[in-house]
Amino acid sequence: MPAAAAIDFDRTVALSDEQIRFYQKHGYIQIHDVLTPEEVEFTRESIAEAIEYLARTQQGKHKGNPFYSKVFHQEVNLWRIHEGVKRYTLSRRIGELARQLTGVSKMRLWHDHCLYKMPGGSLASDWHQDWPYWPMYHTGAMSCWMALDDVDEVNGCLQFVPGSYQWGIYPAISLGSGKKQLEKMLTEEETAKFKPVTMPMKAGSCTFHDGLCFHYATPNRSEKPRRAFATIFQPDGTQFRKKGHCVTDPLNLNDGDVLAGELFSVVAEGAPFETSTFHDARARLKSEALLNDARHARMNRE
Ligand SMILES: O=C(O)CCC(=O)C(=O)O
Repeated sequence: MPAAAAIDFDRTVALSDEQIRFYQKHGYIQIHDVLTPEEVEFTRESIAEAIEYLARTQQGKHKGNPFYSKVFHQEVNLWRIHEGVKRYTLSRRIGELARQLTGVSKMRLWHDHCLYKMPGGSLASDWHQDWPYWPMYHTGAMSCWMALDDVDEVNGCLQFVPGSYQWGIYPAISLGSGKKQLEKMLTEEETAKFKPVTMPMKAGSCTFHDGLCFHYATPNRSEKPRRAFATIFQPDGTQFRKKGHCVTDPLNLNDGDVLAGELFSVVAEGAPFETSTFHDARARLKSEALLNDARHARMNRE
């Protein structure tokens, strides 16, 4: 592993106004060469040690769900158990990119997770939005998906539907159900505007996507693991929407509490931008409830 002292994740990377406008219009962006090869190696090896620790102490997630593990090997909040992962997850480099793209003055961590798509019977990460899984009343939370291997359509790179983050809040689909729930849920009109773009990239490059942007990854048809690490951020002020989630379940939060404190550490602070993707979604949730009942029924029909 490269010497820890040689790694400086706090060095920031400049973003242009055009990149910020692109993200806020389309709900995703790809940024190349955010990590150096040494930083990729440091992050990969730190994660490997964290995963090995979880396996050794039998704390790994999804042990009982073989179907889900065909989508990916996922472990949440590795920064809590490994100093090297913590340096990456709380880094100013990634946090400041997230803050600027979102347009807010203060960005906090929501959680990190490794998303390792293993070879051998791998399944696609079906089309979904992330936000419906998250216990939040506000939009703006978003993921940085860092490639730790070169990725393409053979081993499972991401795809996004530009602009889809402005289409509405859809029901959460069950990842790994293999039932193509989203395809069943969409109307003909929605299907016609569903035009994905594919994001092949080198290790050390990444994408950012808003929690409401539809995304997907092909199965890993290569012979090696496809290693990616996602850090998810939420604008300061995001309020808790009471529902089950592995990060908040142990916390005993009340509906409407602000997601703050050390678990949701501040990763970047600065001047706010003219526009941001941070909005209270309570009114949208209410007005879309009936629509979503209908979508849900379509999604679950055989
Ligand atoms: O890594 C994948 O295959 C899917 C990733 C994903 O759904 C996400 O980062 O939100």
